[in-house]
Amino acid sequence: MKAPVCIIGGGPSGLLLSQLLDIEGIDNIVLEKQSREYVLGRIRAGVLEHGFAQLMREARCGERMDREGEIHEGFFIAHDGVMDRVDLHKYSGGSSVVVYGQTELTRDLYEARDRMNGKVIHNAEDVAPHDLKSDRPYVTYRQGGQIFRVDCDYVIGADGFHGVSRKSIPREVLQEFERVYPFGWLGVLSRTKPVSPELIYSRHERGFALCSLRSQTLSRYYIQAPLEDKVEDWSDDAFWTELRNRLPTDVANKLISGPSIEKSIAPLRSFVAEPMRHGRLFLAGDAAHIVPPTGARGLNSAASDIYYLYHAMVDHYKKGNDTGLDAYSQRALARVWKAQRFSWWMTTLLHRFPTNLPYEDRLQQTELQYLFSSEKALGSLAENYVGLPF
Ligand code: FAS
Ligand code: PHB
Repeated sequence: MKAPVCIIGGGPSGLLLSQLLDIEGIDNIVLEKQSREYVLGRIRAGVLEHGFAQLMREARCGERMDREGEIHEGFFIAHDGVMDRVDLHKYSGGSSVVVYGQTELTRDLYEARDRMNGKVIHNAEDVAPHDLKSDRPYVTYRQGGQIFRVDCDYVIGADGFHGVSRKSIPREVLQEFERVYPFGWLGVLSRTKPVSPELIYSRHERGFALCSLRSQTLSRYYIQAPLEDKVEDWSDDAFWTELRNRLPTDVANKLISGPSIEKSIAPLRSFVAEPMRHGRLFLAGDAAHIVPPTGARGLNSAASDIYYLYHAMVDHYKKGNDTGLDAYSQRALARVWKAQRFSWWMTTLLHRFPTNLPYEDRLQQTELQYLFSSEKALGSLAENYVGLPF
């Protein structure tokens, strides 16, 4: 098989790039190790930056998002017995975010690929990139007991944190930066009316909590949980009780609980791999970087990678201009690190760190008091939350 671009990974990063390239007539193939059902079974991100939403529209995948997604112009931070609102619209100069689940976004991307007869190979096992430093790289994979080979010009590693692409970069070339947090997030999805029309991030002495949503009938809640906890340690009742304990009384009293339709614990880490290019291999999305979800930057950090790669590939194939490809790693990392900073700041601000000194707890409280006393501080939070420019 031949394709100018071979994309490893059929998650949102890989599918969005595949769709954008196809629209520009740049042939590509996506190799995904799981089934489509498995990929669509994941419950992950819920908040889309302005830029991501724009890219989805440019990829002709934005109709359902615009119809069913919710525009949010602010969110709340509950702390020290008060609920302060961050007016994103006011402090970002008129921007907002779209609340629309990653699962639905990925479904829209798959359906768009189907409409264009895009080549997405599922259940591709033992995917392996080869000859990345040559001008004739190729990727092999196994399916149904047969080995297949894709000869290409470029390989895109969009295979997430546990994928094969980043590991294909020699140890002596790759630099990894990581911070693992001493807690995780226990998340529940429930078919209940959300407790609040806007998200509520709660800093509480018992630990962090977040009230989010997917629609007016589908709620998404999280509580900070010890790393050693297992999801089976948490009954639904125990979850709802602890969530209520971490919310302001008036919010807790109107919380509608119900059976969890999904419940999972995710560890929190900050991670960046540099460089994001090695020869003909380009890393994008979680394959290159991970953030704690507190700042809702995870999926959104992938958006700028895809935007830069898409334009670089178009310039290469249509104008013979490789400036974008050559600048990709440096350009992508510049924005990735800003998302890292914001995610680290939100996480440090709102979580209960078991090793925190009383002094550090006071600093958290002071940071929040300063935030809500300063329009400039709110402006900084807002511009990061709606998404810095690509
Ligand atoms: P993905 O991991 O989504 O996709 C990579 C794809 O590559 C997968 O389908 C995988 O099966 C495939 N793959 C892996 N290895 C392969 C191989 N060797 N060969 C072929 N295919 C391979 N972000 C937020 O903004 N908010 C959140 O609340 C949030 N919650 C999250 C919860 C969890 C449990 C996780 C893991 C992540 C969460 N994220 C969140 C971040 C998440 O949304 C990612 O940023 C997003 O999935 C990134 O998309 P991709 O880069 O496409 O990577
Ligand atoms: C979610 O709805 O899953 C969500 C929203 C905001 C975050 C993290 C997760 O910061």
